[in-house]
Amino acid sequence: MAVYRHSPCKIIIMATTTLLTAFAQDVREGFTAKNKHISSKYFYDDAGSRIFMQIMAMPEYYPTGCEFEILSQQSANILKQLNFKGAFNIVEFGSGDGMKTRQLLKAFTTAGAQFTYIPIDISQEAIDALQNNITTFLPSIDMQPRTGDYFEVLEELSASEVPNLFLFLGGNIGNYKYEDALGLLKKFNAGMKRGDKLLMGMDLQKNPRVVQLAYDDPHGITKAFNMNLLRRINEELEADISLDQFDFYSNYNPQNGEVRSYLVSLKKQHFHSTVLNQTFFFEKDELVWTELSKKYSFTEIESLAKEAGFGVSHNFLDCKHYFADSLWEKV
Ligand code: AVI
Repeated sequence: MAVYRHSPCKIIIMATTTLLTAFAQDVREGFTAKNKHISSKYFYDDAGSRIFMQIMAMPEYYPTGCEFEILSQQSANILKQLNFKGAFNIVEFGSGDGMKTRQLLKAFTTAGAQFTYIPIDISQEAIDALQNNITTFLPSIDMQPRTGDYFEVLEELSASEVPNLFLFLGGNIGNYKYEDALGLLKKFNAGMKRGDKLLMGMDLQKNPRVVQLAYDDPHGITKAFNMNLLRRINEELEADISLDQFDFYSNYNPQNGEVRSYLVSLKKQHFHSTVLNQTFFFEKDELVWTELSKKYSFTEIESLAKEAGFGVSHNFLDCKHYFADSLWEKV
């Protein structure tokens, strides 16, 4: 049995059976499909997460500032709308660096709410950074971070007596295709008790030029975010992609509210991956679909909530009405 080390942390064992990472399998499937595609979840390795921080700091990328405004200015109102009597849990899925959540936690603390904050993330590094951030600014908070799978933690929490507020912020739901978004929300719903609430960041439909500029920025940062996928393939799958032979294209369709982003092959070309032991072929101008970023209408928010077993209690909006933190109740 031969053992190949292709990155510091991942080992592929070549034997009668070959173990491949999910990334390797998805590249194999997506880059041989008739319409090539790869999931945007693979944007977020360490380098990609750093680029995403740069995106969030761009003036063109409005969602971060809008959600920050909502949570800094309307959290007291959000607390009122929850209408929880006594202590409750705040459970956050995919908590990030906590900058925005901090605003909500601060307002809840100031209002005298009694809660335990339970952030869940698959990355221990992310949880450590968040814990540092929160305990520095809000040292009195009862924080019980968890590393691991959302749904395992959900199962534990559904047994608890106190009501739960679940947070799924940042507009991440928009990165799921409709069926996947519905599937995820139904799974959240199944792990919730009647009366538990979900506060979800949802980007809204608006003037198409505003959306287009946020995803096709003049600084080339969103392009770098997408190109990072190719760099990852080169590094982790030992491939020989010439990055300068690919471009980035992003397009907002205001009729269905979808931003779709792509990598574009600038010539007829191929690359080889040693890890996959496979060559991948591209025509000139062939696309690889990398990301969906859905913008919602209020009607779509209502019907998505209903189909997933929730009722919409309230939509909290920023002053430009670009973004919503939508409060849903399990019915
Ligand atoms: C993480 N997610 C909500 C971002 C979005 O707006 O879809 C990811 C992103 N892609 C390009 N810019 C930002």
